[in-house]
Amino acid sequence: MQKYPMYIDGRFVDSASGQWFDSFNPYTGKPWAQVAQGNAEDADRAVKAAHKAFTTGPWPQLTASQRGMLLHRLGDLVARDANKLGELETRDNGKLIAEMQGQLNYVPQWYYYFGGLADKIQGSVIPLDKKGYFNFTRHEPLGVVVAITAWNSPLLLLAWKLAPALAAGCTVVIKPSEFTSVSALEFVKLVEEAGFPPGVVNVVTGFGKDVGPALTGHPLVAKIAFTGSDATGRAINETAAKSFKRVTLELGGKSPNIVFDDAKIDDAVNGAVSGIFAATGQTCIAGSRLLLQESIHDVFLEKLLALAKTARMGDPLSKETQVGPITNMPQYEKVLGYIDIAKKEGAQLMMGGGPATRPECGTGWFVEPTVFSGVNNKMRIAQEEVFGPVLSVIKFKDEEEAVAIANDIRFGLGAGVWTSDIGRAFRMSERIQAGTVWVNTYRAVSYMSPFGGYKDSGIGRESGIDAIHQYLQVKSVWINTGAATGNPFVLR
Ligand code: TXE
Repeated sequence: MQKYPMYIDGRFVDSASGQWFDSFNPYTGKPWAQVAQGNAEDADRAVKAAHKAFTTGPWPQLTASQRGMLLHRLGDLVARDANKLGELETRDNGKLIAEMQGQLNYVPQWYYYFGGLADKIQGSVIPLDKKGYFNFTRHEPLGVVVAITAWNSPLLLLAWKLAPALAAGCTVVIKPSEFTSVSALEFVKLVEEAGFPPGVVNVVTGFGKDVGPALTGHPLVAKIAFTGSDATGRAINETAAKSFKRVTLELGGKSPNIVFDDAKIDDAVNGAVSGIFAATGQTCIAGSRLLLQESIHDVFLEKLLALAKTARMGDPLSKETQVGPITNMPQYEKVLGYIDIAKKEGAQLMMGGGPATRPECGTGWFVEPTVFSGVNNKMRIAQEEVFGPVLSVIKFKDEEEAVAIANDIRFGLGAGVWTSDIGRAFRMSERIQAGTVWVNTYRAVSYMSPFGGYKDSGIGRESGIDAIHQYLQVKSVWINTGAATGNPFVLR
């Protein structure tokens, strides 16, 4: 089995403990690689390397345009190796090769976009209300950023953090998920090849409990950018608060996908199926609550079940496969646990409802695409994130009730609205409490468009121009051009 050491200060190194842990292929349920098992000592080494790179050496001497060129080069290298990186991710997280290679082909855009933005961040000259002073602002990098990512889209989620952080002039310690560390360790070779100085980008691998708090509580860390569960996000936010570290948190959701009776039904059926069964439901924006207007409920459900039942399960490396395995054993058990909860809560099982035992699923961690109807929005299956191929169907009467149900939840990441009425599309987009609302589409993202959550779905936004400001702080500079330095006891 190939061994993957971590990457600190421009060198691939073993962990301080010398220990390794297994990375599993979810399609076989067997280990396929070994990754260095870091601890607090490794976290400390990496943060100190990132801090040294931030304060001394070549990185702070580079102009913003030079940083932008490095990011461009990195984007080109990711584009060159997209197929290889996508395949590694599929081996590690079991998501479809078509999905992962599609993502990797798109990832370079984040490096190009933020590379282009690097030298367009300008302060301003303030036309002061006071004579004899010149006042201007500078946007300065925060410092060392810890980027903690989840297993569902490892290098995509990383690009959302790394590209703006580097464009801003920060340095970074990456902590990939323990379930999918390999692609970050391959990716960082491209960072080196692009010519980033040592220490600017570091990767510490290991279990969240071993290295997470050592990174997020480290006094030399200025900011934490995180994608993961709301429970871990809350813990990180508490730790960060103790030393006033900045945070960007993306914490998943329980997104409503709302279909009105004036929608183009076949499009909406495709949107509902892609909302929950694409990526085997392991996506923060999964449309896991399907809200159907009662007049179309039965016919819509019939069409949805007919389509979902054709989904081909199997080897995620095969281009034919449409639904792959669950990424890891704890998540597999969690998904099955929620299916049991839904059954006990009285939701009506329409299809699936357990492990997939089809021969093409082999020894992997597969769950049958599952649909529950008759779900009440108060049930746990409607309120809690499952992060798997489990759909809850909820009936509503009219627009008012759709809005009430959509918003009656502590999450607010995404929402879908399917309607042919343009006025309703605008009204719904205004009233739904979510960071993203899709109208007559679902699960679209772009490097240009801000992404993030309302309510418990997170803090801050990734992608889009403003994302770079989440890695900068503003300084106001006052120059005395002739004002008298008078009475020292009054405010000037
Ligand atoms: O998440 P964790 P897990 C949700 C989804 C899933 C659940 C659990 O509901 O079932 O989270 O998944 C690191 N300090 N999402 O266990 O624990 C950890 O090593 C610092 C939604 O994977 O949040 C990993 O790198 N870091 C989500 C990262 O946090 C810590 C995508 C995420 O792990 C840490 C994935 C600590 N104390 C799961 N503990 C989304 N928003 O899309 C762990 N980590």
